[in-house]
Amino acid sequence: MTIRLNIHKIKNYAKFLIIMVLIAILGLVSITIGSKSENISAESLRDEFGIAYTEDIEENGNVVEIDLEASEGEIEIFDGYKTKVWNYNGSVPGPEIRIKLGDTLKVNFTNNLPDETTIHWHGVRVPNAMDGVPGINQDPIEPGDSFVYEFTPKDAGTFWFHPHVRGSEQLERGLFGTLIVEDDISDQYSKDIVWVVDDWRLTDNYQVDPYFVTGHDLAHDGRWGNVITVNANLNESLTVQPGERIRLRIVNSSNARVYAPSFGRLDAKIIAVDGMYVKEVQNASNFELSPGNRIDVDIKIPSDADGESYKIFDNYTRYSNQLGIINVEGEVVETPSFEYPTNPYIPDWEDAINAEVDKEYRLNARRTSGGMGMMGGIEWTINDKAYPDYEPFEFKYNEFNKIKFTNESYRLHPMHLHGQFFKVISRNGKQVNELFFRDTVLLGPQETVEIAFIPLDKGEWAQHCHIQEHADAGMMNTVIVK
Ligand SMILES: [Cu+2]
Repeated sequence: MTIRLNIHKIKNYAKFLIIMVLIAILGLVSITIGSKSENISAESLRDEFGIAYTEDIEENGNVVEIDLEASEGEIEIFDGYKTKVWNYNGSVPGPEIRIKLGDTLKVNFTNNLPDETTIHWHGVRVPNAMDGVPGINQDPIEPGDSFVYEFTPKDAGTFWFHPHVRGSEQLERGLFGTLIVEDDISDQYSKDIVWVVDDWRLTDNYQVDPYFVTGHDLAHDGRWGNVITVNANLNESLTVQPGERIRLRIVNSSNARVYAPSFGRLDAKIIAVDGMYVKEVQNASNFELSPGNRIDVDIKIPSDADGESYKIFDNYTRYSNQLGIINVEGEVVETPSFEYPTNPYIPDWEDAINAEVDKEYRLNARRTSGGMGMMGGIEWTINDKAYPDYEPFEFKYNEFNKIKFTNESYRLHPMHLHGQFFKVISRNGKQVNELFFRDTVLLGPQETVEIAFIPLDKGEWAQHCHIQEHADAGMMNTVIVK
């Protein structure tokens, strides 16, 4: 009786074991299939990127060497009134540095400001030590000191440079310039023009309002000025001949203001965003140009346009502002005929919406305790940390990575990632296919944006809101590419 019962028990136990083993095998198989499909998806997204941009650049051996000095100076924004500024090489904007793709740029920089500073080369994929962020890439350059920046840009396009120390004051006072890396296409246009769009908060005496990072600016979308200029001119104008084809490179160097340039009747197409060629051109009007962003616009002037004037307006806010004017006069010239320059290798990444999020960044603000009055008692945070308190996150080199930004606040945040170009994958959960890369993406109030990128440039890179007041009040951290 006892024996039989035991045998019975053993039989049941064997059955149980067999079932458990089967379940385990099934589980293993399904896990393997599952992870395989995930791997395949990440790999195929990497493959789809292909050679959308290169990891390295072949240097041509040509070194362009320039001296750059930051110092105090004056400019005339309003006729007859001097405005005190800080500037590079005596002008605002600073020099328009032009080099060819493959050239090495060597900048002998001297700081003659009354404040420490650095230079960040916005959008340029530089060696990490040349990226100009104190505490991450280099020490601040003290007044009277010098530093040599030397690098070979890997991409042709429209880039710019500015300090990465107290940008809320240093950019506002006039420290910014442009770096144009030319390729063979640059020469084919009738004209290649740079417009740096900026706004200033001037006092009644035409001076830069010295109250930087006010509580109001901090609690809102940063410092929006009361005067808008292009190349520091109130009425920037460009004179062209009928039939010309112009490349207009527009840079937003403002601390905080967003623009939506509108080109009216002009045949104007965006050929590049944030320096990089687009996959397909689009009409140039109403692109949201947030602080840090650039667009390159291909404009064809009609051959029967003699005597015409084309006004370019900013329509981002309710109040339309004239940015500049294009006047047409003179003899008709033959319109340069060539295909729009594009980058057909930009991936569509249609499956990216289903890929796993590698890192989520929540953007928000909080009141600070105590009397840190300078920053108006508000800190801007990423994942509840305010720089210099931050948590670096490691991204996978040469693999597909996805970031989700969740704006928990009601303010704007143009998020800028150093050293990388990325594509926007979704907005508020809805898939989007922007036909271009970016280095800065604007998040609206309470908006969620997913971006994806293939990091090809190693090192620790800053990531921050490009509203200077928000960044200076903590909205910055880093990503590490190993
Ligand atoms: Cu912000």
